Amino acid sequence: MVDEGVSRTIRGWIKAAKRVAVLTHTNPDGDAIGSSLALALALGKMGLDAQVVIPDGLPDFLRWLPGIELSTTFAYKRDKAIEIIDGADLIFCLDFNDPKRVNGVEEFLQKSSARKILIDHHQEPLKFTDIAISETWRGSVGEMIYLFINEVLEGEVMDKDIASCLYVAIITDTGNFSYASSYPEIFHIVGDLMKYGIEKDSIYASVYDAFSEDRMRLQGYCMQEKMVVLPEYHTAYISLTEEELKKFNHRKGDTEGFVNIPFSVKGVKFTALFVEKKDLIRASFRSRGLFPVNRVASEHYHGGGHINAAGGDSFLSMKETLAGFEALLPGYANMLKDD
Ligand SMILES: [Mn+2]
Repeated sequence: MVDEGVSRTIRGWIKAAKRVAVLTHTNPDGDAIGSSLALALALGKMGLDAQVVIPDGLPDFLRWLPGIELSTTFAYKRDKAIEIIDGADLIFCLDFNDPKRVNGVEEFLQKSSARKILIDHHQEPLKFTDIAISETWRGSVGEMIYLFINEVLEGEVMDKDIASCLYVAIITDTGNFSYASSYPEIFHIVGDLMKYGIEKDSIYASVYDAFSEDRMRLQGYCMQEKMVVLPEYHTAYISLTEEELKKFNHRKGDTEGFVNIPFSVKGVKFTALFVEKKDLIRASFRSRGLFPVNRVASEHYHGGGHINAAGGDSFLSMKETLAGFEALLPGYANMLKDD
């Protein structure tokens, strides 16, 4: 993953370091947390004091991960998180390409004199670390940490706990191998992780069969009452008001993934989710294939993103927002037509 010269430099930095901070992005997902814990566990086995700093809320479905006690959340334990960053002589930045992605931690990251190493797979990383290992074609940072542990770190540190964290990172960033994983190496890596005795079926259940009853019923309500399918535009959308969310005892993260639900309807290639917040309506867009949802987001919703995943905001009422969304579809009809 890196040439021998860079490997040697990194090994030297690790040897010279006493305290290491592993930092990941805000609103962390399975790849962010799984990769960070795996790296911290590996460095810990090499005798380093390695801690993980998360900018904000750890999702419930990741709380069982091995090594979770090595993590500190800046939003809840600010002083301890700052102390970890300030006290580190080496900082790893995992799964983000822009220092803005760590919210309030950015200030402390920027002013730290520690050596910094980025390991990331997002497009167009900014330069804010001394060394950047960027492999944008990879489905997950989990794979990169696997290679980092095996090719850059010294000694046999891989074990069942580390392998379990990496497996979570890989399955969550590839939708359990349904996207971003069409190359042989990822399966070689997973094959090797299996050798450490990871319990793949129970990991799957811990990650995916972990919704609250309220969240599951909210999903059912969305599908039964709120999903609008517009076959002529290969488009479907779901909307939720604050009142509806309240009815289902909504907790942060409950609507995560709802924007993907309509893709299960045959023919749908453009989906939208509109969720009412205090003073605005947050819009999320997804597409399959070449339809550029980032254009929709930037042209109509003060937002942006990538070709297949983007978001923005609406400052109109829900009714006006949905009418506006339906009204803009004819303008994209050419791009949404049958292949
Ligand atoms: Mn990732």
